[in-house]
Amino acid sequence: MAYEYILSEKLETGVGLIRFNRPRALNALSPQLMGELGEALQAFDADADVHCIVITGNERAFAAGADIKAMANASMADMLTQDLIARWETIHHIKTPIIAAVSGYCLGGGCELAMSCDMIVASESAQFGQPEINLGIIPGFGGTQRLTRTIGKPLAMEMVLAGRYLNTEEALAHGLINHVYPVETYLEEALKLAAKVAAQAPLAAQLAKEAVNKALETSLHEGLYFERRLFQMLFASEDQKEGMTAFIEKRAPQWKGK
Ligand code: DAK
Repeated sequence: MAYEYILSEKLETGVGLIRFNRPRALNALSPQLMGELGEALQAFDADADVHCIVITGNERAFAAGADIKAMANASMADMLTQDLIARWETIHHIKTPIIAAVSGYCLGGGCELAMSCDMIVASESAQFGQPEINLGIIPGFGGTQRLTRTIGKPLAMEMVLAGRYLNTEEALAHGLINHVYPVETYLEEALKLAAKVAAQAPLAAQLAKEAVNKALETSLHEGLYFERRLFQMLFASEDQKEGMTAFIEKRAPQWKGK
């Protein structure tokens, strides 16, 4: 499918690759771009050959935020009634694991989108920030919530109140990102990690993602109960039988996604 602001490609490794393609606007996340991203994500999620998704930008910018020019004249009523939020929310309904491959600016909605992915692989030039305060607003897609749960209150406060950026060393130290690589190789490394995820039993990967995400939203007691139920459910899958039989027979498993 042809899009205007993203490029979408299915790789032989079972990875779906989505690249933002608005370089002149530092990949500002306009409503159209977010609509296209949502469609591409849903298409990959429904594709039986895709088992991990990578979202990336370019070397200079993952994304410098939501499109300020598209928002500048919006009223409160516009913000409440437009379907903008649904376009952004799509990513939270995707069952397939998603990796953000981030280089350069990862700001505002860009940072929030990256945090909505399941892992973040960064290039050495990546900079993470929630500078909405400089525009007279606050983050609106998780920048006060996901960020605080991940890096803790003191640093989240400084980012949200003072517009402080984090470099990759800080982001790594505070658990915001998984890995840092040189600019030349970060995407390749993100795709390698994605291929590793894509090679796992698909149902187990899907439920693992669901269970880990649940940990951020529930009590330990409820979370452990939820995890146990998913664990038990997997014993109804053909892939559980295959995985354990393959281990015993000392061979590689052949997953069916059933
Ligand atoms: N929106 C629109 N255009 C942008 C942009 C953005 N966020 N960021 C950069 N651009 C455009 C610039 O306007 C410029 O375009 P021209 O003037 O050439 O036409 C071009 O990209 C290059 O930018 P600069 O000339 O500014 O480049 P510099 O290297 O000098 O500076 C910069 C790079 C990243 C430091 C600077 O561009 C910058 O500060 N950008 C804005 C960063 C920012 O404030 N981001 C937060 C935006 S607010 C929600 C969902 C999402 C959100 C909220 C709610 N719901 C679903 C409820 C998110 C909100 C936000 O992200």
